[in-house]
Order: sequence, then structure tokens, then C-alpha cells
Amino acid sequence: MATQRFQDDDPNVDGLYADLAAADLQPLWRQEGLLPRTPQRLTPHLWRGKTLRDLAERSGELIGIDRGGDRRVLALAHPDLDGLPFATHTLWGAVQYLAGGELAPAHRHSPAALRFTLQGSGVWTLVNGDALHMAPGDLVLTPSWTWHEHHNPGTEPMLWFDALDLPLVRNLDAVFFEPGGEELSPYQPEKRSRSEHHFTAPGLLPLGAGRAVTVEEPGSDRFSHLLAYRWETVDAALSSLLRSTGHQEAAIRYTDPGTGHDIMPTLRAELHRVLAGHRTASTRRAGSAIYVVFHGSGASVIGGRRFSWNAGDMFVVPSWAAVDHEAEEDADLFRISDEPVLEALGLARTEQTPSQQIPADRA
Ligand code: 1HN
Repeated sequence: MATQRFQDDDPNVDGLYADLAAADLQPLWRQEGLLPRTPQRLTPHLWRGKTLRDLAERSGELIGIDRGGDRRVLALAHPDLDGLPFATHTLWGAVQYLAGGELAPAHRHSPAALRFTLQGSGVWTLVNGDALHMAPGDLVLTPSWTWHEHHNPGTEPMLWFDALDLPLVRNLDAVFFEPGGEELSPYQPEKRSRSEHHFTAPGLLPLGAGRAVTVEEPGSDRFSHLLAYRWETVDAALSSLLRSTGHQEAAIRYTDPGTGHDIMPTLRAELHRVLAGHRTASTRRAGSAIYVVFHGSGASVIGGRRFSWNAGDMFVVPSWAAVDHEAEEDADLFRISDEPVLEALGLARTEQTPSQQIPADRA
């Protein structure tokens, strides 16, 4: 593709622009929007859970998963992103559907992924051979360059939310991929994975036990020692927090129990609980986020627009858009963001904003 050629009424300047374009150069003085006062490249956007479920089910009926093929995944494709299958400039969000008896074969890639189960149970995701059972509300990690495959030996179809740092890694031009072999991986269908046997209670750090799952490449072992976070644990933690604080909202971050850091270097995951009738304060942050409504109903005001939501809906909060949430029924919002990247690079910013007054439901 040729570089852009600028025009000018002055024939001399116009000639300069022609020569600049021929030399693959562009003048800074003709650039617009390179340095906006604040981030503003993306609008908020919401996908309905019912639409996601219906279309995932239809894909399940029509599209097979071949061995050696890949995954049955519907990517959240933000309309601001020119047809790319990306939810934000850094985050991939999607629903994945795996019917009973199906197997999504092994592969590994440099982009890191996580799965938050929405419906069904009985899938095992194998991560470098460690079998992670999946049931609704469970979070399982498939960190960068770990082998992973999904087995559904039961009869029930399963639907889960996939998040990856793929858009970010792609822009860094650091995507590597390797397909697995044809042979089936054996696994022990135990409800607790090796990583969960290592970390049985908060505050108890196993000495000398190392990681349940390791990778060979130097520097790529910066993901959580724990690979599965169970809904019962998260639910109990949130209820306990609400009781101890007496507040109408509580939130937890999923972290590496060995270090307290985010689960993976590029992705932050949190669960926000908002009780019925409560509206949170409004904040904005540099970096983008995807929310998945796990339970409940309510509305969020994002960058001055109001989006009402129900269980299964997913929405994007763009960088620096003010956001608050109001629950109609008790709500659990699973949130992922790219904030660990911004923090590592010294680009993180956050601000409390005045509450957003919005008259009508524009969703
Ligand atoms: C991937 O490996 C999975 O393993 C899901 O389940 C979604 C989207 C883009 C690239 C790789 C999976 C993916 C993906």
C-alpha cells in the first residue's frame, strides 16, 4: 500500500507533498489525531447474551471441530475496529461452544488466554497435561506457550467466555503458534488439578514444590502458580467481604497465590459484585476492559451512554471512558483488562469521576 499523499493549493508545497509520498515519508504537520488529549479510539459496545448463546448453538449444529482443526469460537468484533475480530485494541473476547463428545485438539501459542465458564460443566481443559475441570463461574488459565486442549467427554454442550491478549501480541508482532500432534493426551479426570493440589488454602505457600505446570522458554513462566479458580471460592470470598465491610459492593482480583501478582503478565481478571439497588461510583482508567455479566441484571453508564444488561451479556469499556454500574438484581460482573501491561510500562492512570447523569436507556 502506498503512503498517503497530501494535497496543497500552493504548487510548490503540493510538489513537496508528491515527492514526500514517493519517498514514503509523511509530514507531521498534516497528521490529525495522533496525540489526542485523552484516549478516544473506541466507543463502548455491548453484545447480548441471548444472541451469543443462540449463534453459538447454531454454530454447534452446523460447524464441526475436526481433529487438526481448531476451535468453535465466535469473536466479539467491535464495529470500530474495521472488521478485525477484536473486542478492543488489546483484548480478544469470544464465546466458545463445545458439544458433548467433542474434543478441541492441542496447540500452543504465545498469546495468553483465560476461560470463564458460562454454561454446562464436564469439560476438561488440559494445560501442559494438567487437567482443569470446568463448571459455571470457574476461571481457568491457559498461559502463553502452554499446550492446551479441551475435552468434553459428557453429553452436555458447554459455553464459555474466552479472553486473550492476541490483539496486543499481534501488534507487537510476537505471535508464535504450534499445532499439537495427532495422538490423544491421556488425563486423570479429577475435579482438582495439580495446581490446585499445590495451593489448597490462602496464605499457605508450598515450599520447594515449584510449579505444577512449567514452560521451557526463558522468561515465559510469569503466569500464576494456580491455574483454576473455583466459583465456590470466589462466591464465598465476595459474600464474606460484603459481610465484613457492610458495603453494597465488593470486588476481588484473581491473583497468583505465590506472588500476589496478576494471573498473567498481560491480563487482569476481577469479579465485581453489586447488590440490588446499589450504584457504584464512577471511575475511568487508561486501558480497555471487557465485562461479562455472570449473574443478575442492571445497567452501566459508560462514557455517558447507558447500557442495560442481563446475565450473559458482554460489554467493552474503552480506555478512559468513565464507568459505573447499577444493579437491579444482585449482580456478578466478571471483568478482564489489559491494566498489567499499562502498569508494567508506566502508563497506568485512574481517576474517580463525577457521577454520570443519564436520563434514558440507550442500549
Ligand atoms: C484459542 O487457542 C482458543 O484454545 C480459543 O480454546 C480462542 C482465539 C484466538 C486464538 C487462539 C482455545 C482463540 C484461540
